[in-house]
Amino acid sequence: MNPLKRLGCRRASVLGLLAATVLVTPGTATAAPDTPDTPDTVRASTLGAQAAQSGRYFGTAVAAGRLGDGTYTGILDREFNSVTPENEMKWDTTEPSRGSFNFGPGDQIVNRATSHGQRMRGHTLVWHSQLPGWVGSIRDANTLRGVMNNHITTLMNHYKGRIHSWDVVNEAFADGSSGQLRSSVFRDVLGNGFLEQAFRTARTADPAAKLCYNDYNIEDWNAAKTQGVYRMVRDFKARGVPIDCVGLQAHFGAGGPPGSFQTTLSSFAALGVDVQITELDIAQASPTAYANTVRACMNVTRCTGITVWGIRDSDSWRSGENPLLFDRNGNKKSAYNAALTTLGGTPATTRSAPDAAALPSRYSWSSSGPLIAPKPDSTHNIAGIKDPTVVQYNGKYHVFASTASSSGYNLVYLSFSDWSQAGSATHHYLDRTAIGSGYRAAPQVFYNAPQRLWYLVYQTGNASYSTNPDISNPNGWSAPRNFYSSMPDIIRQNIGSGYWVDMWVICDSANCYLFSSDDNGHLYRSQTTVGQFPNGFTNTVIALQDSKYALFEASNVYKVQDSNQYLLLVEAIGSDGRRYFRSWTTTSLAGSWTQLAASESNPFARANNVSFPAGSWTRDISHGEMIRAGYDQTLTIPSCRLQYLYQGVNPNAGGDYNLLPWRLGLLTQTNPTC
Ligand code: 9MR
Repeated sequence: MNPLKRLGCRRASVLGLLAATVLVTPGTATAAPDTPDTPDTVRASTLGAQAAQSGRYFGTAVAAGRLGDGTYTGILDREFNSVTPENEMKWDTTEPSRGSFNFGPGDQIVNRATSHGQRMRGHTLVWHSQLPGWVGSIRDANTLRGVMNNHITTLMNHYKGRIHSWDVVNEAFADGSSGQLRSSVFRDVLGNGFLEQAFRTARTADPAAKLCYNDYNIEDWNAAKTQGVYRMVRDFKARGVPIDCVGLQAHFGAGGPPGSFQTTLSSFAALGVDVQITELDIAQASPTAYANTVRACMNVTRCTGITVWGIRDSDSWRSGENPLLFDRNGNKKSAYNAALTTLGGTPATTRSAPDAAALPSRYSWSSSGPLIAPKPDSTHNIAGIKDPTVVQYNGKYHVFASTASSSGYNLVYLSFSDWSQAGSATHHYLDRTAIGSGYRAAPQVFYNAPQRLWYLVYQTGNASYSTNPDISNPNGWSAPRNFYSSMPDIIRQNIGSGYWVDMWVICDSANCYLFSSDDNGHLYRSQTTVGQFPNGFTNTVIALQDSKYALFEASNVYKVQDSNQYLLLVEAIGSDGRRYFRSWTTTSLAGSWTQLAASESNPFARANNVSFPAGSWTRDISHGEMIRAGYDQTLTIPSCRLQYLYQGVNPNAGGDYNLLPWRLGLLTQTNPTC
């Protein structure tokens, strides 16, 4: 029988079945001998990762001009999972003259944050300060209203889907005892109604973004200014004017927050809005003052995140007061430890080395949009690109993937230096090389260092491989050879009506192991020595078993860098019919596996722990590969800030499984523990 046809029919029927049937939930599946031995939460050693454990973010203001400073970006990427542009989205930068928009500096920050899995706050759309003179001199209400609405709409459209919260209006209230709006061109020309107008325009422009009112000196519940803002939010909520959050800037003196700060947060929250601490800095940065601020937020469920207004003291607009968490050399200050501890984390210096390298037991991810799509040509009518394997080598990503079409599966190769170029990379179809046409699918690439040779492992009905001295030369691959003379007996005895798929090789210092799946709840493992590889695979055993859909296919096995851990990922089909990944760890490749994040409610990667800032384009998180720390046969991955290249598909697509429009996207871990 033609394996291409069998594969196509089988998968189509699985999907059909899923549409009509409630499946066994992996969480309740039997036959998994492993019980979790890791706690539900880990104490993280960075601000963002620890805040994420309670569903919050910990962010910072970022200045585009500092992004070339490695110390700055090192701290930024290690510690923070939300970013606010310090000045780059303000009106004087974004629309310096009427109708002429400049998104360059803002885009630089947004693109960088997105590619590092950091969320964005937008700051700010309507503000009396940093306002170009041409706006400030408008005296006609209709003109100013049109200008304001156009500014809001143009910025929000430009950044649509990439900003979690926008400061729609900033600092509109007066200091002092009035509790009224301050004088500004907006209030003076448009009247008090300009705020309502701005929020309504903003909701229309990007209905998915949270709309915030942001101000300073509104942290003290007893202040007239706080009460003025409170009355406005209460009025907005009563009349259905759209508002989702209040940003309290929290530029504090040396004493830190006022005693009533938590009352203020909870009082706003009780109106039905989120609260966020948006620009935190404290003169002299006393640890107690920072701890008190963070604690107030942690004590209020709807306090969803904290942003500090800069990274190092030398980056601060108040640099003379040393108000931030890092000194000018980038060292953590005692205020940093106080903030982290109050979030529930543990400063890194007190963690032992094995703990520091161990993988967390919960994961959250941010996904890119589709980065790689098929590029059909006159002889390749490709519908989907699937099953990617990827290594970084010589400054480039090298990606191999399955191509799916009505005539079955084959392989494609592409390379690029940056994910932003992935979509424009040339697709080299490997059926034109010695690998040949016919059923070839689910590739895995690695460099066999002892042999100085690249290997491409793939399925052909058997477990096959090709070799190449130069990964960048698609024509250098040898014709397929098989690892086994025929299907090992134990697989034949257990495969049932499944299929033998997704071969995967990993070596430790002595042995190489070949893992494979049978779409029938079994993960198999064979073994040979590093010296004998690629020959001599014997001792095939069942390495792990579960019910069919709970342990389906697409396994990956990796060595975790600087630890004695190995990580196993296996794709499952969930109760919703969608693909997702479960995970296990072990300290020995020939040993038994212990569950890590392995259920639908605590998955390794599933639609319910992935955010899609660029739009929710898939519900399946399916067959793919980790971005490795190296490229050799040990398949070593970093221990934190993981990235995973996966296949996803438009959830509304249906029909023939082989013709589904699979695309490749990149997950970035948003709760790293490093
Ligand atoms: O930190 C910002 C600084 O670089 C600018 O020179 C200044 C100009 O007004 O704005 C600072 O940020 C402000 C923020 O946008 C709104 N709240 C007060 C912040 C500190 O002034």
